[in-house]
Amino acid sequence: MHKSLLCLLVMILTCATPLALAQSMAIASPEGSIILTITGEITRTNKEDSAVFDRALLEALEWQATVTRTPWSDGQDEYQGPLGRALLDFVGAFGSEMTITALNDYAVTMPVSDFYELPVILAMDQNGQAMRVRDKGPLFVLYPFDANPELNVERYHNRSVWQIKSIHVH
Ligand SMILES: Nc1nc2c(c(=O)[nH]1)N[C@H]1C(S)=C(S)[C@@H](COP(=O)(O)O)O[C@H]1N2
Ligand SMILES: [Mo]
Repeated sequence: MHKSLLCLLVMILTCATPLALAQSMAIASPEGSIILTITGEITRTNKEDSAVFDRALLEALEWQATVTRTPWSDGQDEYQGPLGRALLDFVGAFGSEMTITALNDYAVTMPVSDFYELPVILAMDQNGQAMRVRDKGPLFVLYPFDANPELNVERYHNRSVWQIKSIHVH
């Protein structure tokens, strides 16, 4: 190989690789209004020490549909939203607990393992419509109650936070 070409190759490998890695680590900045803020023990951020999300950033995560009844609604509904585990993976969460806080400052601390061991979603749509604050939106921690009736108990009802505004991992 020509010497200058080899030199160029070495330059590309030593400079471009760390740059590409750093870029793959960064989360894009939200363009729309921020509906979720994640703080604490996370490795990927986009605003100082936190990760902030608009609807579009949340739409880019892996979503799941859950058809279930809940203690707070009549009949079965189809909810869709990002999997809790996809969200935690995306921000590089490494804590063992998280405190989820709602717009009314209702807050609950739960193990992050709930999101890894159960297909919990952060429901954003109900029956194809974006959930408004008056419908428990913009984000609602939803356990698959109908598929797993053992979840239909007070412990998981307490963790079913609606109108979520932030998650602190610790
Ligand atoms: N945003 C928000 N989510 C919440 C709550 C709340 O007060 N605010 N209460 C929690 C508790 S303690 C329970 S048992 C369930 C059901 O509350 P409810 O039946 O009193 O409405 O919702 C949970 N999610
Ligand atoms: Mo409760």
